[in-house]
Amino acid sequence: MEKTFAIIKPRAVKEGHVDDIVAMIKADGFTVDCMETITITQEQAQELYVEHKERPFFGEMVETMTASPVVVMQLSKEGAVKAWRDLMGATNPAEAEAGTVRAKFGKSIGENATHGSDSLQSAERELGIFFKNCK
Ligand code: 3AN
Repeated sequence: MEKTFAIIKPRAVKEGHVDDIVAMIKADGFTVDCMETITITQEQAQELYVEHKERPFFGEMVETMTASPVVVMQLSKEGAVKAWRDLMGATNPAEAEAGTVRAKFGKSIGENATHGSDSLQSAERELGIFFKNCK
């Protein structure tokens, strides 16, 4: 079964949307293999977003992601990577299709409620940063 990596970002956690987002994930047919509430370290955030290192918002993004707790998850389903991207919706919540997680719970392009791996390769890499013992 394909696996992907998901984060419920700090603002969505603070605003109390974890249960609603997890319910949407389960209703879409995913299995939540592992789920943990953590505070991301600077090192983990920098590694997660390494491909954005040169972008002007990199520092702000690392700050936002490490400021307060997040929920990290390993999700399984057939075609999990694309399925989770589809369920999240567009990066900018203002452009996300109605009914998607980001349309419902995102506030801005930086605080867009959730993260999801963009390829199988990214999923494997990102799961390796956050889960050492998730089967
Ligand atoms: P996605 O998360 O949909 O894969 P990417 O890869 O374009 O989107 O962006 C990675 C992260 O960078 C996103 N989670 C988003 O919050 C953040 N981001 C993208 N563009 C901006 C921006 N212009 N200002 C602040 N943060 C941004």
